[in-house]
Amino acid sequence: MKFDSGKIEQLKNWLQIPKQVVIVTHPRPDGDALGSSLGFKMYLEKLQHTVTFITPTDYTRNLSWIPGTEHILTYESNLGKKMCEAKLASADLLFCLDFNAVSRLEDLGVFIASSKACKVVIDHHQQPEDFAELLFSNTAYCATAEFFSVQ
Ligand SMILES: [Mn+2]
Repeated sequence: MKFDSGKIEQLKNWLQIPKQVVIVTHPRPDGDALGSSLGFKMYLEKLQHTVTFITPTDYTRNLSWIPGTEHILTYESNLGKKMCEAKLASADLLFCLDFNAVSRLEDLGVFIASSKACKVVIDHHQQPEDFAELLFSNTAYCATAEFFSVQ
């Protein structure tokens, strides 16, 4: 599938100079949530962006083999909340991967909805909410990770 070239150009434009980037995924993150987010984080870091990956709740230890899991910030704890909220407050760009609605993120979703960062959703769930400046959504994909294997 080809994405809207205007959207791709907009995203390329935003990524042209190093930025403070936050990637957020859904609670109880599964292999797709972690794999797509951590893979994308590595790519963005190669482009010299500073990237923080936030999960609303912790992941299960059977997924700890995925490279980069040791750097995940989890929103659940009091300390985690403070750190995540600070990162979100200073973010220029916010990527929402593998979820379609901020309400799925409860407290964290409120922060995301009110964040001044440019928001980009990359997701494969049905009926995505309209809360981002850029939406890449395709329900034909089995996984969010599939977005990064095409083009
Ligand atoms: Mn998924």
